[in-house]
Amino acid sequence: MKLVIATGNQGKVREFTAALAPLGFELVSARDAGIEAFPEETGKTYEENARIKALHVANSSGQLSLADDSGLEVDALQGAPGLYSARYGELASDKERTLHLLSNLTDVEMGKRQARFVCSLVLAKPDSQNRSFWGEAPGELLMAPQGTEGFGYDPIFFSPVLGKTFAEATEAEKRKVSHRGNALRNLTEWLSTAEAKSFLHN
Ligand code: ITT
Repeated sequence: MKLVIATGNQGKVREFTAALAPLGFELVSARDAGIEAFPEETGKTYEENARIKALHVANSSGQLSLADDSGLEVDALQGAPGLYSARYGELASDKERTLHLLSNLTDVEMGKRQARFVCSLVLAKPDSQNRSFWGEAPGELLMAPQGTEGFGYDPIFFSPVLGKTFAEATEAEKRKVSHRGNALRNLTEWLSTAEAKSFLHN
């Protein structure tokens, strides 16, 4: 079954491909499905934003679609950048946003730099039926970037379970503990239910 990945973020695409291809889906990028532009993310929650993206792609392509809205919530910044992680500081690159975040945390010592990644996935059909799945990952922000794998804020996100940053982990290691990995596991579990079979085939 074809599944259009409703994201322009290549880091997400790589993680989805590794997790979903073994389940038998034929993954198609939004661009290959003929979709160049995405609607504005006007939702008040991650789930609302993921639904906006998934419905847009499912409705425009006529195919099953999966979207992800995710973010990094920092306790010392009262949950910022959160829903606005992709636009933080109105900066254009992952690296600039990461350095901007570090610059807002210079006075916050190790031990007080708790954060969590969160992820909402929405699976949508062209008839607009959809289901959402949630995942989180706890961590602590380092004082400087470490590692070159992954994307986004990965180089400063230290996972206590892995004992290293997400950017020092392999993709498989990150997926075992990450917000997206946890949301994908919830999706995978649901896919084996009778409800999912009826969702996918009716
Ligand atoms: P799409 O909307 O096209 O999917 P995006 O990058 O704009 O791509 P979001 O709106 O969901 O995605 O923004 C999430 C931001 O949070 C993203 O740009 C990253 O900077 C960060 N982020 C999310 N998941 C991450 C991860 O696994 N590792 C590092 N940073 C992550």
